[in-house]
Amino acid sequence: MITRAKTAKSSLWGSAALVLGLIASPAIAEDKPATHADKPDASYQASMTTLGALDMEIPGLKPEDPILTPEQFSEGKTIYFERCAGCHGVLRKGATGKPLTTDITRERGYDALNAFITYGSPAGMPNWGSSGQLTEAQVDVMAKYLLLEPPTPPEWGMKDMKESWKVLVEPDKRPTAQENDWDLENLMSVTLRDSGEVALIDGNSYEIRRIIKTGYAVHISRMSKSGRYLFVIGRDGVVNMIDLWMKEPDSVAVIRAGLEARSVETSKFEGFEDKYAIAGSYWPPQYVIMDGNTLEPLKIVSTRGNIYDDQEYHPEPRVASILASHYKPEFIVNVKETGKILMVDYSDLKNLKTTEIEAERFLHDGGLDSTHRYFMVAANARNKIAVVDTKEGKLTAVVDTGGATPHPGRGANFTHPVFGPVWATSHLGDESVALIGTDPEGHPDNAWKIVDTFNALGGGSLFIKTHPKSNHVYVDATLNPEAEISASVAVFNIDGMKADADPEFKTLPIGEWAGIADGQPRVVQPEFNKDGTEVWFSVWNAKDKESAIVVVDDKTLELKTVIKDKRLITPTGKFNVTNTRDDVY
Ligand code: DHE
Repeated sequence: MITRAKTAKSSLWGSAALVLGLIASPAIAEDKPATHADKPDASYQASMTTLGALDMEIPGLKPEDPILTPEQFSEGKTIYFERCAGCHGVLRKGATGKPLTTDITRERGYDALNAFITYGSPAGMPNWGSSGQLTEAQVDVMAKYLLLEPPTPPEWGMKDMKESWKVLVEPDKRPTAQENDWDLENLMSVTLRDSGEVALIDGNSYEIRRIIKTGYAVHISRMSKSGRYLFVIGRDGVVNMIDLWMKEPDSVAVIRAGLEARSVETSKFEGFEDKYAIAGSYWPPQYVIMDGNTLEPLKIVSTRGNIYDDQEYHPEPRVASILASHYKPEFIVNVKETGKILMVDYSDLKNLKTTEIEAERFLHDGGLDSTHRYFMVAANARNKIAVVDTKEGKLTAVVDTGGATPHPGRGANFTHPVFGPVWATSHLGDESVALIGTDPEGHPDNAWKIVDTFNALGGGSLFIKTHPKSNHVYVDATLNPEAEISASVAVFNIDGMKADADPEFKTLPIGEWAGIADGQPRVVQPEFNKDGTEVWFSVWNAKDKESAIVVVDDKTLELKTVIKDKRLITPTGKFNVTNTRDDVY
């Protein structure tokens, strides 16, 4: 099935949109009405669910404040953190959305707030009431809640971290050599999002070897440089360190590194392999460097500070992606709201040196180029990719992708027949794929420019992937409102790419191949096996419905196998040990 890439760009979001943070069950999102006016950035905001679950006191009331019972206040707080904080900020001081501090909300008054929450706005505020997502009573609670001072979630410092930290198996009680006969290099760690677990699946036999309990709404896995320790982080900030050498691999240490978190990474520079781990938090806005053998928290650094351009203070800049440099003993820490990329030198934690790079606001996800020297990260709400030279510790470029809301995951590196080495991103807000030249030596005219843009299946893409041994680039469309598109994947042939014509793509009906009768599963995140001969796709259904993993032969683009098991609850990210450890993508 060959589809000609469309040349006219259409906006996905005019007709329907999804609030990704609410996708605890993907099917929920289908209920949004066609009149919804979300823009792409509004549709891709974090849900601070674990903050919403914390007890917080009603801040000191003023005589004119509306009365909310403790139960109503608690409901308002939960709704606010789950649905509003991603845009308006934990402290309501604004992020991609407008500030909602009491000087503003009281000026507007109850009736205006109620109408705003009910009907939304063309600027991107969802129509929570008229779409039926909040009841009239809940809108009433929210309008009143916004008239009160915002409650502040607690900090999470060294004492809290230490209390949450457990070494389950001391280093000297761990194996001295691999005790199982697993092919660890081709193991896949699969996020089981809504069950708070990871599945360890053998990449050769497709057998689920083990399911391991992790943090709440588990998010990503990262590998230690030796390939022995797997680090998994949940949205509640819980980091599990799993020893793959044990006869039955299991957690050997655990810590709660923050109250709301998304990223974890380990030190990879020569001489520091497996020495440190790092976790970044959305709340409190900070990162913590931990011992890579035990997860003992060693150094907590706040990311509160000034925004790179207007230099105004931001009270809650979230830590988004974190990568380990291959060129220096540094972690690359991306701070969302201040738009700063921090190169944190971990060679001397007592005298911590950090290079602070001014990039662009709303940094989110990214990866390295094929040489591992340059780091490319999406400032997604600004439609830009910032490029950092990790060897020199300098900003190389900020590139406008020409598309809406780039979302690369780690991106895709390949050699274009005409333009030479490129790194690619797809987009959440439209169907475009943008290629950026990454070879300043061999192809200086193309370096750090968009050398080509073409269209894939549709908007709502989250991940794009290839492998050095593959001749294909795969682009998902997970959040596309059309069921058929969100269950399919576009595949481009690299050899066939030209300078003057959009490449054609083949559509793989992954969802159909999974043969799931019930629900509306979405296909998400292509990931290669170690050899680059197979691509794995998650077929992500609601929590109470059947999901699957579909494995495709990369040469023939034919179905190889479907992994189904009742334990595979909401599979999303898949992390091949070798590809994750070595940054192969
Ligand atoms: Fe992710 C990576 C944040 C929702 C699957 N996600 C990332 C990274 C960040 C991030 C900052 C980069 C981590 C790194 O490299 O260090 N994700 C967020 C959010 O804030 C957001 C939008 C909403 C939220 O409330 O969490 C969000 N993410 C999702 C999902 O709903 C996804 C699709 C399913 C799931 O399991 O949660 C999802 N995110 C992923 C995956 C990666 C990721 C699979 C890693 C991609 C890779 O190839 O490395």
